[in-house]
Amino acid sequence: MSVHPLFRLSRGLLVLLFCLAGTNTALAAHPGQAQLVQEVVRDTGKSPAALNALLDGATRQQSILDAISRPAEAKPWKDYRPIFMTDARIDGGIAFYQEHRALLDRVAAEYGVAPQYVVAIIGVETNYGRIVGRYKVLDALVTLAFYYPPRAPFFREQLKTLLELPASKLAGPLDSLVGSYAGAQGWGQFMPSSIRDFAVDEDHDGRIDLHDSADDIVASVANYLHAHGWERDAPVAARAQPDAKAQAVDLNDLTPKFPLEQFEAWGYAPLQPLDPGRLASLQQLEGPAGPEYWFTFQNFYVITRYNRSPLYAMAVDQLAQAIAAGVAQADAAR
Ligand SMILES: [Ca+2]
Repeated sequence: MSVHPLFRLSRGLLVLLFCLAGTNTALAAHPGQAQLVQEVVRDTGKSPAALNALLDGATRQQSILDAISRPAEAKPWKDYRPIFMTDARIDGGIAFYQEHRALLDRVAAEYGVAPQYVVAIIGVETNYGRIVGRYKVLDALVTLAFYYPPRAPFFREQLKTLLELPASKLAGPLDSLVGSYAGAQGWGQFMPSSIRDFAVDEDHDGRIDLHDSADDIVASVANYLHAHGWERDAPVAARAQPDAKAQAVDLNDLTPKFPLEQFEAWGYAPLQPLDPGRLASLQQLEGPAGPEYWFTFQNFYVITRYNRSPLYAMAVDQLAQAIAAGVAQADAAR
């Protein structure tokens, strides 16, 4: 049976339409892509075709939208703390400290941040580089910038920054980068704006590599803390004891606003000797045996610039102290 010419024509049309639809995935870009590309081109002079090719190659990932909706910080302290204060995480930190001691000491002298805090942040972020994330950074930032309205402005800015970063600040080509579901990269999980502003080429090889250069990784974390106001040799947090007449005070403010002596007048005393003039704020955490009260200081606030959660900063402080104690113990046993 011969095929009617009209049918043949329509089949040809279908093929043509199908081809157009194929091309069209490039034209029907992510919502907001054209505007973003325009801004990056304006700010950097980069090629729009190259930028569009990068963004067209990135896909919206439902798993990223699912992950950002259930952060670990939503847990109470009594459930959050055991995630990080494990023997394995402490021992991993001791081993990292011992392996990189010369580098950590040099960086501590340069940036004024005690080594155990740099190690603890890398430990909490990625278990010392073991879990750096397996999402393509472009997929993560495209998904959150274009398909996650609650935080779209933040992630759009991060995506724009990523597209504008010079190659010397990245571990490889843009479409090869991997990281967390939020688009954070490397052992210290730096967002693009943090790479731009705080990452350091500590080994002076002309590029910043937060995946493979221990020097760059350690110095970048220390520089981040230093740049946000870290105080050399100052405490991070101290347990507080409310007395029977303790007044209700403004809890859980991250910025230290009142001197310790003021808190003492309100009925909250530190359990260790501290400068009564030191500015503090007071956190109430849900511990395994009921409420825990903690004075937190400037350096605690600085750690919350890394991650806004007070639970995160508390975990970093306690892990840092456990690592420092373990290293000191090993030194003493030699
Ligand atoms: Ca480098």
